[in-house]
Amino acid sequence: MSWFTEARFGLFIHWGIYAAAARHEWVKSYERLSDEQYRRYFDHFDPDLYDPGRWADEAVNAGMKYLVVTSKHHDGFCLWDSDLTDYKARRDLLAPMLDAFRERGLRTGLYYSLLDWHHPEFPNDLYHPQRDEDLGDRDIRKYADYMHGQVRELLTRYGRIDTMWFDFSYAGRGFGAKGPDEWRSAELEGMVRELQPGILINNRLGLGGGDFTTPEQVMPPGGVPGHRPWEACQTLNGSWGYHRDNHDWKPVDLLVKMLVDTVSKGGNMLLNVGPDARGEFEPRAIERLRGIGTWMRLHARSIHGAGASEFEAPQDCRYTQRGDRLYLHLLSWPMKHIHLPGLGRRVAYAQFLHDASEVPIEEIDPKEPFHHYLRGLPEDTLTLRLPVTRPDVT
Ligand code: JFZ
Repeated sequence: MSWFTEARFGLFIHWGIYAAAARHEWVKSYERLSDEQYRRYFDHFDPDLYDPGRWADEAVNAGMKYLVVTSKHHDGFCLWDSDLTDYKARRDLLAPMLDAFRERGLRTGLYYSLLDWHHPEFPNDLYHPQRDEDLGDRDIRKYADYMHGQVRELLTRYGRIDTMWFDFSYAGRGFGAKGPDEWRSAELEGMVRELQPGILINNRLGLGGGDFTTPEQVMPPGGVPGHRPWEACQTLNGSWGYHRDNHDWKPVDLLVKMLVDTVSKGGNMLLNVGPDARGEFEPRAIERLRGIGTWMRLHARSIHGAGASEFEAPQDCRYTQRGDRLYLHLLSWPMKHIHLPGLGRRVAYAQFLHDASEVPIEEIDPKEPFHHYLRGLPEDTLTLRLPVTRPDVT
């Protein structure tokens, strides 16, 4: 677990034939496309510009420490050369991606959808593209055998896999809803842990918490109860898969604040890119990753290996803490001064992280000698380092 909480920041990749449709990874379900209608994207998908080393370079530059990639999403299309289906890429796209990220020292994880809108034995349900039709009798046990077999392929052919990101259980949510019984989740989890000892499994098998919790595009206000490891997955523009006409792009400073907010609550952020059907990160995605990278070059030490602080942060601020290093992040500015309650005499000075210059700390309120004050903060300060001494040092 320690690598996971040290890493704090990872790259999510949603990539498959839905990128050729260029309008969301759920397009087959949203538009109730038949296999024949959806086949045009299968036939068309041949990513001629695919170069996963470029993707890995962007991730490293952004300060990301691990990858999670959709080996198979709900549409059933496989990025790897599976023996169990022909519904797969013309060439194995997964192996070169995992190699490229590992060569750069990043950990690797696989997203695998438990749903499969292509498999002939996957029973109809409330999300299926053909939910308005009668798909006849289907045997979920045969589908689950196929699904377990695919997971076995993924965990025996591609070296060490660090996380398994299953998606998702919806038992009780209506017509044909499926959960741990249908997936045979306990059996599946046992196989995963046997094949890859030490692997981390998320909480979407329907068996409870998993090794880490995965709030989606939301920020649990106080973090995840019980200080369990958790990972917030976020999009750049509201869509996981490549969406050509989506214009809801988050600015860099918001993405940085989301990362800071997540780590201040003891979580990881898994930030998604949906590559296009030629195998490229689009310019708007690259611009944001590089913008985050510019900030991370100066501030990575307040993120990697850092986590929630023992101290209560001032309003409009967040604390991240790594050992005796407390980082004060200003989420709105300019602020001309900040009141630092509760630090006692444990803070000797404050240092701007971006240029290592110092700002004087003043004690105020003689009535309450343990309150400090930062004055004269420049317009663009985002993070300060407050070396806190150990409690026994006055
Ligand atoms: C799932 C996928 O459906 C989606 O396409 C994407 O891959 C995302 C990361 O994961 O989305 C979900 C899954 C579960 C819930 C919400 C969205 N849920 O349980 O509320």
